[in-house]
Amino acid sequence: MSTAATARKQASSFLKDVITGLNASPKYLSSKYFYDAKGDALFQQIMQCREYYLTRCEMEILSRQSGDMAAVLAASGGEPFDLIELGAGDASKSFHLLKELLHRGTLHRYYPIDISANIIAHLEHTLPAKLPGLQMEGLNGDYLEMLQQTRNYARRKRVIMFMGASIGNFTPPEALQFCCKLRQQMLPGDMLIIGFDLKKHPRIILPAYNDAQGITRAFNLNLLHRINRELEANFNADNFDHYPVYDPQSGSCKSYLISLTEQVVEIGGGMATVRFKKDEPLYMEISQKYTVEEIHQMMESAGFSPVRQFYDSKRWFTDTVWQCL
Ligand code: AVI
Repeated sequence: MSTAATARKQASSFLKDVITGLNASPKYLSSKYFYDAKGDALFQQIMQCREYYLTRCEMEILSRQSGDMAAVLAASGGEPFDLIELGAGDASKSFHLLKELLHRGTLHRYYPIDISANIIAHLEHTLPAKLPGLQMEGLNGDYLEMLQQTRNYARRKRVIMFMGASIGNFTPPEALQFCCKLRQQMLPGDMLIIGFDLKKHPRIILPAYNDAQGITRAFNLNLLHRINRELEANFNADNFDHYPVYDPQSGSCKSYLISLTEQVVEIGGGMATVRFKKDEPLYMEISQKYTVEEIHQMMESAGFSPVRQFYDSKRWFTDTVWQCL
């Protein structure tokens, strides 16, 4: 599909999803729409935030243990494999693993997949210079659709990466369903690396989604600004408050925007009118946390066999390696 056709398709799904979510009871918006150019920039700032420990923990794992991870991936032997990264972002974490794999001669080609065309263009422009010898092809679009597309390429062993605790942005049933869909696209011998944020003291988790500088607040409110800009809407972001909650039993950290007043918002230049009551919550995002046992249960139900788990020194985060038998 051409870039213009992809952009048109994305804009019409955006409008449809926003209207569906705002007409639902209770109201919701999908966090996958957080990432426009401004949202990408705010997320970069979140990752640098003192309270947001996830990126630092995973960076520690990859910067210190990529050699071991590369050895584990190569252990099943055979030809060099393709590495496919879902939601590659700036690839700053996978960079360490790519370096190790190139050094060992076990990487055939790297396929970063991202929903942001800007990110893919940037990676294609910058990564080969930083990693001499790297063969790569960036893919812009939906993870599962793009993964399906790579199935038409010459068949080699494939290692799929899904890092950064992005799996946490699905509810546990959705996460299981997503892993089952991944499994359906994989063949015996293929491997999967997934990063999970682990359950820990609520006083560590909650501030990660409510930083003192208000960056996460701006990140959530930015979706209202994006809807105004791209979908001819008239949200007043000052009329909403960012409110994250963490439930230590279920491990779900959920972010809401609370309507501070009774208000009416128009979307799509009058195509839809949405009424908010005072104090009504608008559900924005889940960031699910897991125990190691819960991770095993889910991954094994999806048809994967455990290979190895890598932890940071505080054991707050884990990158887990799985194989299809
Ligand atoms: C991308 N994802 C794993 C982040 C998370 O931790 O759920 C998104 C995020 N939302 C608020 N802060 C970070």
